[in-house]
Amino acid sequence: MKRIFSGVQPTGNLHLGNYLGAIRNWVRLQDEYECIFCVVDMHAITVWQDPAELRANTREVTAAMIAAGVDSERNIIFNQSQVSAHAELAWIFNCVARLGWLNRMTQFKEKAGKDRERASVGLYAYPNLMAADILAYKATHVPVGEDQKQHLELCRDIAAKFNHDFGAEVFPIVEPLIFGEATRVMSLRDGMKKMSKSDPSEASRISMTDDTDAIARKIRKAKTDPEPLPDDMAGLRERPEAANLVGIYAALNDSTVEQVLGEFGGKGFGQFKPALADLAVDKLAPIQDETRRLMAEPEFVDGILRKGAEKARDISAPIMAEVQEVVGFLRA
Ligand code: AQP
Repeated sequence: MKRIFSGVQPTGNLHLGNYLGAIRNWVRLQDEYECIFCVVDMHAITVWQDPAELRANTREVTAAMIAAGVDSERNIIFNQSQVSAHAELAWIFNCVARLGWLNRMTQFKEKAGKDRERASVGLYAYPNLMAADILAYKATHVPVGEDQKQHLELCRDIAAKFNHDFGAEVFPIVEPLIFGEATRVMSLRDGMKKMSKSDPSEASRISMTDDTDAIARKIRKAKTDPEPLPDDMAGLRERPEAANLVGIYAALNDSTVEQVLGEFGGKGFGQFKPALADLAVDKLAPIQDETRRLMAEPEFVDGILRKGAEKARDISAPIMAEVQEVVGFLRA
């Protein structure tokens, strides 16, 4: 059976990168796979989160997922900390993964920065928890943005080493699903940096809660170069900011970069940016309205997470029993 697991951190407002790189793809995959979507609050606390904000963000991210079209009846939607299997399996994986593997993770290096000694142990072990998230359900496919590719490779290594060490075929080797025209949406202020919730500059990202004016202003002020748009993809080489905006347009418009350049090639950003702003508002406004409506009903959102956690426990419980048996934990 093909089963999907994917997650998003409640570390702040979702942005266009989370939407185009992940959540929109979830909506497309829900017809084809059994899907488990998780608000990964345990991952979020690997860097400091204000408790009240964490709770609010967990509800908001859930609401945005549903507003974007993830069907809470057909799929499982829950927050990670409600299902203990994630923490239990992560500990076992802490004992399977090697220090050398984690030392190679670029996300830790980027997030810990120069002050590694002060980073939390959780931030370092983050990829082991991510492997546990996926493998606690024996998920076979994981839709993610480009930035998570390395963590998924580690998940495959952990599954293979566990199976090898214990001489049992317990875990599947997961396949990443990376698709769409916006697998890596870049910052609006720097085309070499990915759009991220934790970027201190609000102007670097379009948040899913931005109003019409904010979206238009951020796109108008997005960094670009003085050249008009090229006629073909080759002309976007060495022009990261232009390539980013064209990619965003293509993804929002369900078209391709070639088609966008076919329409806007030779035109300047003075023409392209307002068209992009209109398109972004057009596509995002209905999602934002629905998110706001759902946020006004916190009990409804909590109910979805509670029901989702129950279903998630039903799937993970027999898998954890199998893992504990294989590892040699005595269940008296
Ligand atoms: N810029 C991006 N372009 C495309 N996809 C992206 N994703 C994140 N940023 C981009 C994808 O969104 C999903 C959820 O990401 P996350 O919230 O779990 O964590 P992240 O990758 O660390 O995202 P952020 O926004 O950069 O969060 P912070 O700043 O808190 O670290 C994933 O599938 C991811 O690939």
